[in-house]
Amino acid sequence: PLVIHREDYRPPRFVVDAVDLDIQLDPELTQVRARLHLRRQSEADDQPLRLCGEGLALLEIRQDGQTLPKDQYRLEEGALLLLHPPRDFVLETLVQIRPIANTALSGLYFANGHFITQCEAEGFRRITYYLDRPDVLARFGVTLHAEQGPHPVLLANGNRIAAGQEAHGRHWVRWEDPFPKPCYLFALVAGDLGCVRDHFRTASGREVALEIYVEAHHLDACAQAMDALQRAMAWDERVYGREYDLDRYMIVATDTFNMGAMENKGLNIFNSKYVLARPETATDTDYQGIESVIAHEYFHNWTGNRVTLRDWFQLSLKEGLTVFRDQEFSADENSRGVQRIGDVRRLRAAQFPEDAGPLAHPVRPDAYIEINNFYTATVYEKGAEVVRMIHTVLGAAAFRQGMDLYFARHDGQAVTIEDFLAAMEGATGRDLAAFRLWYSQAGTPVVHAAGRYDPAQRRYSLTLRQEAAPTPGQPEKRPLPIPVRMALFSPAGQAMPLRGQEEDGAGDRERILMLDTAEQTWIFTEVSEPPIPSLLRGFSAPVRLEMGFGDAQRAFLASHDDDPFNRWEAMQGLALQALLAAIDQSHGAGVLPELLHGALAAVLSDAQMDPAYRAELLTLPSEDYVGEQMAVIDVEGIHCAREALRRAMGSAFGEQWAADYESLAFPYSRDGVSSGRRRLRNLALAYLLASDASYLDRTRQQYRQADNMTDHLAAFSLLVHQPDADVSDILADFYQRWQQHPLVIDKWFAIQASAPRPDTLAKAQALLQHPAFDWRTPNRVRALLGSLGANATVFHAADGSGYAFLAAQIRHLDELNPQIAARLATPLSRWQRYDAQRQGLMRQALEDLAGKANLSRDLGEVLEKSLK
Ligand code: HT7
Ligand code: ZN
Repeated sequence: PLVIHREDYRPPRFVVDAVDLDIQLDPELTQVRARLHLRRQSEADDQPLRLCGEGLALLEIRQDGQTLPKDQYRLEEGALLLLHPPRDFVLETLVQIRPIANTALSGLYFANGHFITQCEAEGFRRITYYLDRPDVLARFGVTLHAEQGPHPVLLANGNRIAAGQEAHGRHWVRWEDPFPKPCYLFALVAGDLGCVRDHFRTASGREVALEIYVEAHHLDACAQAMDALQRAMAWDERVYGREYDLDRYMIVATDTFNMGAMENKGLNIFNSKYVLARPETATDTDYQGIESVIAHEYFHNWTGNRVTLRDWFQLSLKEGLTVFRDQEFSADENSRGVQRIGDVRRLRAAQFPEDAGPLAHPVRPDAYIEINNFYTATVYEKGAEVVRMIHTVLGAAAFRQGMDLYFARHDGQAVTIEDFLAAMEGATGRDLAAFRLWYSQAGTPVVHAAGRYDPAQRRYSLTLRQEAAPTPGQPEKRPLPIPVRMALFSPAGQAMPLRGQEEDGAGDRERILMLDTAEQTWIFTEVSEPPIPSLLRGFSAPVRLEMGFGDAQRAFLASHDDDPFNRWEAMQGLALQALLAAIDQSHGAGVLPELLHGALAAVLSDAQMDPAYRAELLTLPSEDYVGEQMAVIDVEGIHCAREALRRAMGSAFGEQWAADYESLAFPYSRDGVSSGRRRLRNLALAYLLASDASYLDRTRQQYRQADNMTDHLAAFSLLVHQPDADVSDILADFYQRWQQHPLVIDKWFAIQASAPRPDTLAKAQALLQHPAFDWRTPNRVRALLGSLGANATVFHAADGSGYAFLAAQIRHLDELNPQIAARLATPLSRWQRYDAQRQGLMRQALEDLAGKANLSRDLGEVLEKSLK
């Protein structure tokens, strides 16, 4: 397969000044007429022009109005070659495509009666012949024609210029986008959609029409999306001085979409999961997801669209930066501490394992076979952490100056990560040379900390040492610049003033140490008592920190640290140690270690604490996170130990959990305090049920009586995940109640597939035949197969049945939707982390898949790297 290298980047030899599309939409046969104004960049160049095109049937081709003779062009695999193109000309092509047969959901597809496009990364070439690369920016005009009855709404980017009727019950609409853009931001939608309208007045006083298009029966489910959009628009003005630039901002929701959403200029297309919400059908987590994805896509208008990418290796330039912006938005709108904990939890769950496995790659990759495989946790979440570190070291005000310069320099351009860093440096005078390594070096550094107190000198010395394991293609690792935000606590629990050789910030109670060599020592003076260090506060760098701590220090920080993240981290550390000790000694964690008991008791009795934060402190580390800390992941040992610890926590604090459960029952309201209460209350119920089977009745009661999906689903999930209860009545009831709501039925599939029960695999097999299962709907496929791949005890069954099952489904799915097939294969790629028997079985499953005929590029790349 063809490998694309970052180093091979060359500027485009032709530019497209303008594109005019005329599209006759028809599910079976759509015709796309494209007029491209092409201009050669160099006089000296006389090479052929290569336009990308995939799956297109070419019907006509004209150059400056004349049919092009056959000897003037050539069709190749994936391309149209113009052999002798003039310097400046108009190319007109007419192609035919079949949207109804497009199951890959890239390009133009027809699903549930709607035409939808997805052009990022390389879908536009499945619509027409084009220079499909992000550094070719053109002005787009498009006329859409369709049958009016089924497709009364015709949308594309920019401004709606004109519309009219045609023969045979058809109509047309003309759209023009004044902003030059790369074709990956092109979009069209046609269908029978209702619209929720509102507006936003920008800081400079312009009225922007806000329109959310959904199927008519969902018009009552758009309030959260609209509200989040208005808040995001105001936030980007307030925090970054960025205004929206068109007169209209449109969002369309579809049930059939490969990812979360897409930031097409002025016409965002969303997975309906991130638009539709009513209290009866959406959980608090769903509401939160909508807020952050709506904001994320909106923020792309500046970070991604107005300033776009030179090439796909720069993907994190828009994605890492935009994730950072959406995380900060959510932190400002909600609880900053809880937001940070959630962000780090996600980073550790997805990115750390990726960075430690065969698919590890730098935030700015050096090579790819299929770019769709690089929409990863590394590019998104680690990329956001790198931006966050830059924000940390520069400070908010200087970071803003850097952003202002970045926009001023590069508005309307296609640029690189290097341009972003240069703007940050240019605006602040700071040298970020060392930070560039974070973009080019893969792998998660481990930072070892060792402290020593000298009572005679009243000095405390802190030594930090960093190391990183090799990753594919990068055997040697260099030291990275790691900002370590820190404080020292006195034994009485006070943050001490920090004095040392570096007098910068002397006397402050918090400081950022910059570890930028393999090992460094800092001396703190006038330290009157042996301190307890709080390091990496707020998770100031994406590293693993080894503190060399005992439980006493963890317990101390769990009760005294005033950094919300580090207090949570200390609690997690206590619970983690209890779990690892239990696994090590092959006993269930049936007894609560004293220090953990004390720390939990303190949190449980602190009625003043924000309930959402309290819930975070009382939640055990996930099974996956525990596994990440082990040399060889002991799937059953982890599950047993964690279940035993949950039981022990349930019975040790039965009264407090019961009191919380009763006292936190409030009428439903959508605000953050209420959702925090629901979270804590449902956690209490989970602990009660873990330790006392008599709570089954109470759980069933909650399932029946809940007036909102958060409580209803929490109870449903607890019941379905009971190891040996017969819950067939509940499963049938849930399906019966919610069968008209696809997003809720996704939850029905997902919860069954994630049950840690011996019958889950058989259940999943049966669910493949369920009438509601649909191979063409990625949400449904992820709900069943993604959940199964993440269900450790079932997927990693010792006999390999989980591996064989998933591999068989991936094989089938690869024929329909390679992007999703490749993603589903990632759990198999982690084979090195398991015992020899499982390793063999996982490799076998990968090898079987690799032998498949017509393997897609997407899946082929994942398999090849996994088996290396
Ligand atoms: N920028 C968007 C990426 C995206 C995508 C990529 C490949 C295939 C399908 C896709 N749908 C959306 C999403 C984002 O805002 O990050
Ligand atoms: Zn994005």
